[in-house]
Amino acid sequence: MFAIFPSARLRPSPFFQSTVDEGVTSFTTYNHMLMPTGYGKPEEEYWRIINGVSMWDVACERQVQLKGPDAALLAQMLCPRDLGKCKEGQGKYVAICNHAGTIINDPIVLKRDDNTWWLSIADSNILFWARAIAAERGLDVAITEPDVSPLAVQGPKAEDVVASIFGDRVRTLKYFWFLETEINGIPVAVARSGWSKQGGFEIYLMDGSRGAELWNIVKDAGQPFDIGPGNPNACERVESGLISWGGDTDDETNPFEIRMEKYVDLHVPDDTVGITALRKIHAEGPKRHQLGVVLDDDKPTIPAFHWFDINKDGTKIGSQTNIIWSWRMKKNIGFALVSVSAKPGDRVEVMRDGGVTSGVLCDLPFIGS
Ligand code: THG
Repeated sequence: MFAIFPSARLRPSPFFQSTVDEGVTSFTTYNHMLMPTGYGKPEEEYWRIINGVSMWDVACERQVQLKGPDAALLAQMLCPRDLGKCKEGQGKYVAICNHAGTIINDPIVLKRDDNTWWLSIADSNILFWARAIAAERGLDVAITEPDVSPLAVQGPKAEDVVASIFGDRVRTLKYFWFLETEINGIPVAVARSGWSKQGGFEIYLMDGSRGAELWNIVKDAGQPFDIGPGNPNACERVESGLISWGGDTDDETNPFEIRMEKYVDLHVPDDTVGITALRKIHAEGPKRHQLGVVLDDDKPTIPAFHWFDINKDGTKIGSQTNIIWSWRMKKNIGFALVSVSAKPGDRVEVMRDGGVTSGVLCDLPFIGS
């Protein structure tokens, strides 16, 4: 159709050449990088994540590093979740909010030591945001984007693959915890995490010149388990209820609307950006909430480029923020960001391009817990 080429501004991933060699067929952009979105066999790639093991170039999940005497202070100012008890080697999922309590990124925070923190970010510029907050508040902290690039290994057989490379110690890692180590002299951090609910790890490469080597180490270790290339999978993540910031959120979305209340601690210090607004929103009660919608048609959908209006009894109650054919449910499904008056079980009409489709609201996730 058309081509997009890597450039200094559209920065190549350390795994870029490996993904080309694997036969990547499509990319999206994320944090000014190219992220693979497929290798030409979508259904095969999906079932590999559900039943086997898949490896993904997610180098675009960049790290914003906070380093210095005020790093912990800044991390807490940026994140409305209590990081006070966060241990070295621990990670936590957080909702970074602006002063209005609107979510502007949903990174994993990784504490390397008291003075060194990473925010493993979604697709928005937290480097600029963190620098602005630190400067305004006169903090002693260096904020950089270090040479760190995650490679995800996801699926029920991921643990066996990663343990065969790094040893059985990775089997005892708790969710979002990580250890720093090396393989063949390549510095890495190995975390139990990843944007699927099928289990898995992320190997954070800490030397971008060695991407192809790390790719091949994982690929070779995965051979006995029939590993193959994949990517953050649109179908699996919708079935599992995982949020895509910027896809499922708009310029007014707060964490309470999108099932992130358990990651918000209202008692964090008053100088945490957005906490005053979040306390107010919480006290008044959010206006919208996130449910699932299962459409009545049974023909696999085409991708959507925008949100669809959701109507109930002829009146708009919110939007469908994504749509995907579920290979496990054999239905078109998606997330619904709708008025809190809308409830699971309600019948709705989705205003799709080229027609209206009826459906029913449900709790998330569609599959799993
Ligand atoms: N890995 C890394 N960085 C990332 C992502 C990642 N940055 C961007 C994006 N993904 C961050 N977003 C998410 C969203 C959800 C989860 C992880 C990252 C996730 N959520 C689980 C859930 O919602 O059920 C578990 C959360 C919990 O229990 O704490 O895993 O994938 N490096």
